[in-house]
Amino acid sequence: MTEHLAGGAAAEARMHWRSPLRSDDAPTRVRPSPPVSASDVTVHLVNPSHISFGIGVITPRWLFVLASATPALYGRPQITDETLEPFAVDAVRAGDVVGIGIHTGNALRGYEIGTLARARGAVVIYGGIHATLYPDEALDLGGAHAVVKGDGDVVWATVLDDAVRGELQRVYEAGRVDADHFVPARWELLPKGRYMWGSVQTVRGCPKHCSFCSVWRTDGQTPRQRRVDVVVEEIVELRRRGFRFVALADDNFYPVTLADLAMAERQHNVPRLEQLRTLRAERFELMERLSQLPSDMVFFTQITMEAAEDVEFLKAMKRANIKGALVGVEAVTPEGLKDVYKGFNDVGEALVTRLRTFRDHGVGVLGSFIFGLPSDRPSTFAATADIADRAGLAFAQFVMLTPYPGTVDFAAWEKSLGNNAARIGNIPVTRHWLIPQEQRPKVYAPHPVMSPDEIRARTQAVWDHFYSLRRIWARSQVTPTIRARVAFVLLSKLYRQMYANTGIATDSARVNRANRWARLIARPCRHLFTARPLPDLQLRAVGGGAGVRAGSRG
Ligand code: B12
Ligand code: SF4
Repeated sequence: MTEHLAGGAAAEARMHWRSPLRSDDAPTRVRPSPPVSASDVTVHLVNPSHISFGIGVITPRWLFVLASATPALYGRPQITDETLEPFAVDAVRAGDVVGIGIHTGNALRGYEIGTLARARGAVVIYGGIHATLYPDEALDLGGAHAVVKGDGDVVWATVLDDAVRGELQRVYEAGRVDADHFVPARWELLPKGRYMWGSVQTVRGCPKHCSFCSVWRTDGQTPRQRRVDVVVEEIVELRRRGFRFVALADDNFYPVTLADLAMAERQHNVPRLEQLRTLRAERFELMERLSQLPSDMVFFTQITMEAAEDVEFLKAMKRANIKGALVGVEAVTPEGLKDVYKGFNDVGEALVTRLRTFRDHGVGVLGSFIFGLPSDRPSTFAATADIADRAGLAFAQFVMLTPYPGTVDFAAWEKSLGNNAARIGNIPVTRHWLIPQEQRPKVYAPHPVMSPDEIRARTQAVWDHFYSLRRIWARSQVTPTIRARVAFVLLSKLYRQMYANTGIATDSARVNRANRWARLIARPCRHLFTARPLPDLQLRAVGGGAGVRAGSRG
């Protein structure tokens, strides 16, 4: 469930758009440097960001997964998360490998790093969703010697081997790795005291097909669920290190709905029914195991609101300490839901009831709403604010419809502009991520009756309304202690400020102010999330070895 990502896949991936920025000396050749020995190579993994906060909210999982997929003969990979501090490119030596993971928002910064690293003689390799969608871009603009499309877990060792032998391919089609081949993260490489939340993926892919989301197109519609044991092992490892808040970095934690089961039954589709039942049973098994972990653990995930009809599931979530979930509400009108292909959601009072059901079962909801849908009208904003107030939400976000690459919306938007897209410098807005950050426009889907400014101002007003101190304080009543209440208020403010960067940026002064503020409160906030490390925490088999239980030896 990635409704937090209001936000085009295979079609774009094959498009091979040539950048107007491309220069004659832009690297297009595959062969990097002469063959070298693996033990002489340092592998650098870099998560690009144009802004560093010193403290990160959620661990960028890919860094620690790729580190784990790096064979031991290359030594310890050097990890840099630029949301903490900028990459020290001076540390890169000729022959080193620099792996850069990019999503659309940080692609340009990634290209800067790749170009600098290549100039130092490094072998530069890109991966991540944006490189998967636009491999030629990284090759043309980012100094890439090679690009990995899809999951890096399995292919990374081959890529490194090809790199040291000087036989890199330009593009590796890594595809979608089977869940049993997902590589667990190497959490021992985490820098100490820098993150608030760990992140563990339990399932990849989502059966839905929302128009603003690329997940179902890139990660697929068949859920790939990881084995319960490996998930729990990672979580225990994180708790040993003092993390008690863990984001279950899943697209949709509830991949099998009661409606799916009923449909398969009606169709007498026995194999499908069995497959669905197995997936569902594994979810329950996972939640059962989570419930056996130390009771101070808190999990957060992303889920469709269909789970509200599945009381058994909600109860299991509660027992598992899954205390919060992002729910993609998107729209409060039937027309709005139709706009985003999300007919499985509710509207009106039924929506309020569904959302309250989560809270009534102990699962706090971060409601995610999208503004700027074609059917939205000025009155939609107040109607949304009203529903958000009444639905018992713990948090909410209000994002403006943004056409993200790999989505249905992006494909339609790009097609509608044809060759007439406005340009900034020489860059069409359909490639807005290549526009330097200071000049980069916020790109929103065109709207039939409201201007972007009007939508922005109205969206801003809804944020201000929802996050007024009075309303935050009222919402904080759900927490059990004064300390928790203070944490709730701080977190609400931090969340609201951090979002000034992505969802609702209005002007750079506001963004700078928000960044300063977020930096200031990030450190005290971190202490609210971490706990005393439990280095001796053990996995213990229960029930004849079928289960795994965590307990402290001390
Ligand atoms: C958890 C999550 C978050 C969390 C945590 C982010 C974090 N710190 O890690 C939060 C909630 C904070 C978040 C925020 C946002 N997210 Co988010 N998020 C996800 C989610 C659900 C899982 C990411 C994850 O951890 N996956 C597990 C890791 C192991 O997988 P991976 O990152 O894909 O890496 C694999 C491959 O891509 C590849 N790979 C990756 N990098 C590299 C590098 C090299 C060298 C190689 C070889 C391979 C490789 O190998 C890895 C292992 O297989 C994804 C959806 C998804 N399925 O990926 C969206 C997703 C990445 N998010 C997305 C977006 C849009 C956002 C936001 C912009 C939303 C917003 N409006 O603010 C922000 C941006 C935040 C930021 N600045 O990074 C989009 C990105 C779309 C795009 N085209 O860029 C995604 C794809 C969801 C979607 N389609 O809508 N997100
Ligand atoms: S396709 Fe799945 S992951 Fe993407 S927004 Fe829809 S429900 Fe969420």
